[in-house]
Amino acid sequence: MPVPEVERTAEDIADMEIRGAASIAEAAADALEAQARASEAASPDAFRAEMRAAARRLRDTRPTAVSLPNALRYVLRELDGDSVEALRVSTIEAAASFRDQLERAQDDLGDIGANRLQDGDTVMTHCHSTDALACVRAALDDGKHIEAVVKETRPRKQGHITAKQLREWDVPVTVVVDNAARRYLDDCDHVLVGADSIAADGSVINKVGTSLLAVAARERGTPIMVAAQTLKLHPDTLTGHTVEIEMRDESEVMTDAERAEVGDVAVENPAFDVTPPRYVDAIVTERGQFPPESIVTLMRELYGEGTTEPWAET
Ligand code: RI2
Repeated sequence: MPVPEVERTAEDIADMEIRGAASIAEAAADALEAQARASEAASPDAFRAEMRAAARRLRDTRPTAVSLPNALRYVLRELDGDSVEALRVSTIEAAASFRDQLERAQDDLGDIGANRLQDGDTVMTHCHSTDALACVRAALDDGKHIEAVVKETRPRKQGHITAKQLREWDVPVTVVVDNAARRYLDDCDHVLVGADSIAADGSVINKVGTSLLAVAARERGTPIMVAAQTLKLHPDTLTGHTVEIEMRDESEVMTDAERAEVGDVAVENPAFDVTPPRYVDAIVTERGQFPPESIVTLMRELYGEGTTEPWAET
């Protein structure tokens, strides 16, 4: 049985109290650390089994953001030692080094992304991405004036989180409904979004609506920049697997009262969509910026030809 902190983190990820691919990854690593600290396992085998069970519980919360299994793999891979104590220490160290890497990657990515933003530029955002905002933050730190058109991002209106953050940084913000995006693209110099997963062919899996925005941006000639640290590269896609798109509760789209009023309708609520590489100008990572079609080279270098499932029951 995972310790209560793992259970709590798993519930918070599933309920989107903790959300955003990078934050989910960090919370998962923290939860594995909590499991290690609280473990009363009687043997190294029992400790390892507990860690695998905790990782499975966390893995099963949301299916699309690959940062979650990538974080779990990172920590489990570092488990080392012949005693429970040694295993505990190695887990705690692995979680700490994961957190360091995450923070460094986002800072480095921000510096690279900021080079694409000129003084006086306006960006259009979709949903809320800490990787995307790191680029704006770094541009502001370079002394550039940046403005933003922030898409509301139905159904959960996560654009509001972006708007709030940008206002805290004194960035002038205009919030628009999603359907107004094309009207405002002419006023924007970049579309700037994050990613939950990037596939080997350079497809970008991000909050639903990204693909529609990208097609419209291409038609208007506005460049589309995806900010995604390498933790978002989906290694399973190297071997032909596809990325599962999370379907969320229908009530996020229509309340029960609205449905009662409208009548008997089917409601679908996919949380993400896939933007083909031809609509993306650059994927900005902490290792540099890449045309989407060449991201596979970096993916091979970092993840080899595929991955294991170190959380599997043995
Ligand atoms: P960072 C979010 O998904 C959004 O789709 C966002 O673009 C992506 O995660 C990446 O976020 P959700 O968890 O890692 O809100 O850049 O469904 O913060």
